[in-house]
Amino acid sequence: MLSRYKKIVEKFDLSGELVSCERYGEGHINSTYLVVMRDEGKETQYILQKINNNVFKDVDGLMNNIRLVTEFNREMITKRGGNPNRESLTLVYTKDGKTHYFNEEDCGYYRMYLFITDAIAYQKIEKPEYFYQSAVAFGNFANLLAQFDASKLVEVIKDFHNTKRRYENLINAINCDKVGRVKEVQEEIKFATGRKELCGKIVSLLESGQMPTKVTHNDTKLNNVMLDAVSGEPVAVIDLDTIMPGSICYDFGDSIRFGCNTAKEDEHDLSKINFNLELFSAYAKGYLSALKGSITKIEKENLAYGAILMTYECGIRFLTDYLEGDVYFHTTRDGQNLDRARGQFKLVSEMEKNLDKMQEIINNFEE
Ligand code: ADP
Ligand code: GN1
Ligand code: MG
Repeated sequence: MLSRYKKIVEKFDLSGELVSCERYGEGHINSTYLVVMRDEGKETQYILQKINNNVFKDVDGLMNNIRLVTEFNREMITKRGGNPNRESLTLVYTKDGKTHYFNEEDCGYYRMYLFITDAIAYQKIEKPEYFYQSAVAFGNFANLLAQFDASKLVEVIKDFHNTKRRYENLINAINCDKVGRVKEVQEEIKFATGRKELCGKIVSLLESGQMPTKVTHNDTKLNNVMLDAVSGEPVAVIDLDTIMPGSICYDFGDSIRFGCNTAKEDEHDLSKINFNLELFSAYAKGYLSALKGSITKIEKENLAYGAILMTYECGIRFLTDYLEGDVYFHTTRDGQNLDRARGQFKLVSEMEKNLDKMQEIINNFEE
């Protein structure tokens, strides 16, 4: 097994010998490995990732985005006296200077990052303070990206947060019923189709120019930010695959959908899934304080709605994948995507009941 990875690891510009290479983390898209190298008695960790090229069709475009964004971030962090190896993702290039390596044996595209040390990517946070800190991290990251020239980036996944398209994909999946699961998810289909009107609002506001299009992360879940293992303070934002033009309501909303859930994303027992308003408040405070004055009125008015939208959209995506036979999100057990979809829909219902309170928390925030 190790020899299989040795051949891949050797293509990257690292010194020393390979000690181990094991599956790592809980991402749904790429396959992540923790690599340990030993050089003159000293062990150093790295992250190796097999890029999911079923999801990311243009790997060269994707990796060029990541190269540009990480180089930009590293320069900005260095200028402000920070440590770029810890506060930014840092690519380890191949020995021939490329951002990634194509391995013919498994037709896999691989990339390598420096390992961000003494930091944790949480799956779930009970302590509002940590969630607050993750909001500060994403808010600061948004500020940094505001200075980045968006025209340099390719749109890695077209219509990524275009909820109308996501809805159309669900309808197609229902009509095709590829793996014969439609009959068992009638309730979920009813839930999704009953809220069709949720889909269009932010897309229309962006299209009409009423809401500013910004460079956004687009996958701001808690396990895509690293917090200091001791202090809990923000260290780095990771998982930069989906950086694209979008709305900050998407970024805010996606964080809320994942972090304010009292249970795991794939919890089977729906009674454990609730929306935690205290965590919402902590996140809103952290995000708004980091963004300072850069948020516009229309964005602020749609942050709480963005949370419902992102949760609904994600539920639709999980349900679509379930109906298509679990081909997009990694699954480790039967029914996992259906549990994920049900969980998101339960959260949507709870957020709907809390919408006024959520908006009030945002309105009451004093800069
Ligand atoms: P995916 O796109 O599949 O979600 P991620 O890039 O988010 O993959 O990586 C999965 C997990 O691996 C993260 O949640 C985090 O725990 C860990 N990870 C990724 N990159 C690093 C890094 N540079 N240093 C430390 N841990 C990392
Ligand atoms: C995926 O890559 P990961 O696990 O951070 C997905 C997100 C979903 C999320 C749901 C490229 O994120 O859009 O919101 O799962 N990423 C992609 O947990 O589709
Ligand atoms: Mg991730």
